[in-house]
Amino acid sequence: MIKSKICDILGIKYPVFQGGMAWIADGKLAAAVSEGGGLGIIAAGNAPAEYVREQIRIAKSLTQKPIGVNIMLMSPYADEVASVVIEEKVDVVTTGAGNPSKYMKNWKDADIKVIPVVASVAMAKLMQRLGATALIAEGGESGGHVGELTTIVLVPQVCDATELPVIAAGGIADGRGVAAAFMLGAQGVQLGTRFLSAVECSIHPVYKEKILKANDLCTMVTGKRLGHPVRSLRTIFAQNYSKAEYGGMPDEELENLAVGALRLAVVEGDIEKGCFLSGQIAAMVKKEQPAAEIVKEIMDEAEPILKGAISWVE
Ligand code: TUI
Repeated sequence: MIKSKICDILGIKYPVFQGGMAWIADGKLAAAVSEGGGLGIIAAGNAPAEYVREQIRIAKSLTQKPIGVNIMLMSPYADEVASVVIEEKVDVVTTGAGNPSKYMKNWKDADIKVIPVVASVAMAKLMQRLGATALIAEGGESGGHVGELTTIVLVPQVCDATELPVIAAGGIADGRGVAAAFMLGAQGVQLGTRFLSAVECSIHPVYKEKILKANDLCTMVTGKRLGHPVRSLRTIFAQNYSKAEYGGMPDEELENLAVGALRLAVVEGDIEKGCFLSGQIAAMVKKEQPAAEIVKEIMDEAEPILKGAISWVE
């Protein structure tokens, strides 16, 4: 069995995190992943702090195992959510889409393990200095808000730049991806898109169907012009947004085009107005299955690959 430092640090069986996907990763999904031996993570996204508190309590009613909360730093409620995770005594906080420096001391004082997503070496070094427990190095193959670098380029550089355990994210959906991440120096992996097919993932059936039918070229990045590039499925909405973005639509109108789009995808399955966040690896998500089965399956697949690495080298 593959055990890494991060398993001991967090008290989990498998070094597998479920990504904190806004509107998607609720208490029920997170609890299912944690029960399966990984780390389930509730996404705060742009939700009010009381919603996050409720989801933490739901997760804790379903599992005794460690649970994480992902704080999306561009959220208008980020300050309040940053306090709720302390009040509710969550085990792990991950952060995304920004710099969490101003919250680090309070979280550490509350004994919360802080694992920021970093998309650059500079941010990785800063987070180590401020006392991060580990780092998630997320490449631009991922869904949602994306950085510049790919996973294969970012992970080894972050591993070299700090002494912290690194969790690789972006483009990983099966045991081969897990093995590759370990070969790059990672101590764990974070998967988002693969968990969209989990039985416990309550997205609209249209969303699940679109992921299960996706092909290799099914995602695109929009939002570069406003400085917040986001990867999603190449739907009517994404193509219209892209046309507006490059067709010279004024900034404010462009911003309004995206308002509510995540909810429309996740809750309504609306392919004309909804933004279906997805990583590039969607084509390799092949069937619906329980979250716990996903966690075990990818680690069982990775083990012989790593043991035999690389058998044909003399
Ligand atoms: O955050 C994510 N993925 C997300 S957030 C999100 S909600 C959203 N909605 C509309 C527009 C933008 C976002 C959907 N998906 N992943 C983690 C991640 N963090 N990827 C990249 C980064 C990142 C980028 C820059 C982390 C730190 C960073 O630092 C910049 C700085 O402030 O110096």
